[in-house]
Amino acid sequence: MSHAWGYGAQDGPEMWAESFPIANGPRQSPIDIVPTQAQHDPSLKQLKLKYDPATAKGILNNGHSFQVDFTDDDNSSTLAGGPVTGIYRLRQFHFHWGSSDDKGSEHTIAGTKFPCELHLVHWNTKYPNFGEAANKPDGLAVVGVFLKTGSANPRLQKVLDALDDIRSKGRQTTFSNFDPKTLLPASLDFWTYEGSLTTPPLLESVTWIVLKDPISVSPAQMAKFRSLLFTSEGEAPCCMVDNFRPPQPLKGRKVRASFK
Ligand code: 1SD
Ligand code: ZN
Repeated sequence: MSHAWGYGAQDGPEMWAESFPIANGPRQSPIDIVPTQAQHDPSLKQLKLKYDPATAKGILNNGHSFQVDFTDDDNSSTLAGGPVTGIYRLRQFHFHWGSSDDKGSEHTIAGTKFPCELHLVHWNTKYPNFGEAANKPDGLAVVGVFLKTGSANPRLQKVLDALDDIRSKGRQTTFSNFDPKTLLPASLDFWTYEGSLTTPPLLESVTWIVLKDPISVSPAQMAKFRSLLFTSEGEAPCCMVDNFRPPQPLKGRKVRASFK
């Protein structure tokens, strides 16, 4: 495989190990979370998410997903508590989704797939910056939220309206005054385990915090995700869909639940 990775037959998840051998490592993500196999851990703290809408700065089509980027030069937008020690700063959020509603999430729940999964990426402020944190075992904390189809989600609309301006790979625009907390479900009950980035370089640096409850998204809103392109302007257009990695072997890891 060339260094350029993707989600196709020739450059997709089955090929990543050729360039990124950690793909077969001991703590890869995502995983299938089997609720009956998870252990309730009463010592897990309440998750503390404090986000300042003023830290939202831009939105980018990176050719694998789109991401909303945040200013992370101070502790204005942070995650603490839950399974982690110390303070983690919000760097960006992005989504993974399917070509149809029967697939798209990265994590699965006892084999159940959701049409989409939101990831909020945070880095540990014991390190000087995101880049330094990204290859440390306790460097990153990613909150995963499932999306299930149902009623339209008005809190997603500002993000989805921005997609018209970043249809192709490499396009970006400003995106300001947005509180990602508005995207979360009412309950912050979660499962947690030690894992990795789900995209190359697949670094084993992520404490995953996967929320139990999904948020809603309408079929029309899902269509908007699928209108994005993997490709740059001037290339034959290829719809950005099925940009998820399937579940990886648990290899003896324990999944803990914050709830009974
Ligand atoms: O897929 C994202 C990738 O785009 C990048 O954000 C990376 C962090 O540098 O995280 C992965 S993921 O593991 O959050 N899916
Ligand atoms: Zn992700």
